[in-house]
Amino acid sequence: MKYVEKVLETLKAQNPNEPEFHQAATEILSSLQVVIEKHPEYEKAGLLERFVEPERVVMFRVPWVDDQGNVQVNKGYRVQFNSAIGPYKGGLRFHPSVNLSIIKFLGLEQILKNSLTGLPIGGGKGGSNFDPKGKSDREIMAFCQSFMTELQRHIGQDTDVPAGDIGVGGREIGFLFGQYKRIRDEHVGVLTGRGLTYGGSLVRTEATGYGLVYITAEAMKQRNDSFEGKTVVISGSGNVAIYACQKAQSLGAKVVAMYDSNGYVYDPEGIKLDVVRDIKEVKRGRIKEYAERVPGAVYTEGCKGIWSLPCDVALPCATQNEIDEASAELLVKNGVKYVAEGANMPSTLKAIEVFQNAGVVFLPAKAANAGGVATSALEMAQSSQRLFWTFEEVDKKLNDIMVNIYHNIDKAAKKYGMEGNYVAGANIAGFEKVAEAMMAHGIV
Ligand code: NDP
Ligand code: 2IT
Repeated sequence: MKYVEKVLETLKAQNPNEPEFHQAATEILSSLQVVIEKHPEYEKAGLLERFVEPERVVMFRVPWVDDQGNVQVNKGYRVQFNSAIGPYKGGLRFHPSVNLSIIKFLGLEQILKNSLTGLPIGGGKGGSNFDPKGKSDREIMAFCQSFMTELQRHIGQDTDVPAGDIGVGGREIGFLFGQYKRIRDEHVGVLTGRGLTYGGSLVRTEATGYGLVYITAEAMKQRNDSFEGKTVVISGSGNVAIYACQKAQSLGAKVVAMYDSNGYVYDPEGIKLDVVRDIKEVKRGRIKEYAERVPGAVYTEGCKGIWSLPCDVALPCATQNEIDEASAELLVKNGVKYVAEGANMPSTLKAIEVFQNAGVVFLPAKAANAGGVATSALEMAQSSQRLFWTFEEVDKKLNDIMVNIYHNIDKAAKKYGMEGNYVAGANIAGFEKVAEAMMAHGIV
């Protein structure tokens, strides 16, 4: 049996009931055989066995009191996966579906994504099965304070720097930072995505969505194509989706649909983003309200139907496995030309196969959504300098990083004879640097 297959089998046997972790590991490891063949010393050094095993997993109790005076208990997680190239870095997800499998898949992906940014950040991820939906601000604060009371002993500006993800935005980062500062008496860059009045960076809020569009635009440019006049479908209506929509529209695209976990809106005239932002960012409401406010827009219960809408570009920006094989086939049948993943692992393994076999330009999450964490690293740089850069400076750096990522994954795919396979290109380009650093550090 080949080395990568052996590692994958052992991983599945030793981590049963972790389907998302298995899925991410399968996607990554199946690209790495060609690298391993060039580097037989990696097998001798047990490099892959160490690569797929987190350096540390922290699991903890998060007790808090709700507005009715009831005691609630949630599960807290921080997986410190790999610190070979820099301090652990990655978001916190608050969603009822969160479990160890999900945090580990996200952490594993994050190692290679962070490597692709070209910046010195290792991989980590954390979160809780806490559901922020319908909670009061006081409940959110109570939860965040309890979560940080435990997490603070495991993180630090040079150790592990969390940020946002699903269910964790500016409000939550504020409460988490406040509690960290209170306990540790340190005003440092221990979290990114901070508010602009207390150490945050311009462009971090927009970065993941903007970066997604920048890298897709670069892929288009290489094909003498552009966003101008393209029909775009975006899933989700949270942080990533909103700013992907804004940037795509500014480049001349028509975004016709978005969704939340209840259903999707279709607006043949093009989504009015100010309405979406008012519903989602200001009122924390449901996307359904869009159709009540905008004449001509249609709301449909359920998410999956969004992929039956004809489009040139699909930008999944909600959650894992939101595009399955059947949805991918529908997209292809309706003529999709570009699929770029704003969410983490939104396409199933089968869906990826469908896109690649059909010749769709497919940009995988670890490359396509790296703009968020890249700008987090720029926030860390500004914190260390105790300086702030202008919006234009950060935006230019973000654009340069995304363009570089595109060319690096393109080159890596070509180098190994898999031109146009950006899944392989991203895995290989991300892995090469981490592997070299791990080898340099000896057996640790
Ligand atoms: P938000 O919490 O801001 O938004 C999430 C959006 O996705 C909401 O519209 C939410 O709908 C929807 N959603 C979440 N879970 C589901 C589900 N199970 N089914 C259908 N819809 C769902 O999160 P972000 O925008 O920050 O994150 C979106 C994706 O992007 C995630 O995969 C995240 O890991 C990834 N990502 C985020 C980065 C960042 O910087 N924030 C960076 C890189 C990747 P509802 O409101 O109904 O729950
Ligand atoms: O998945 C991701 O890259 C994020 N949620 C952002 C992580 C970060 O540290 O900014």
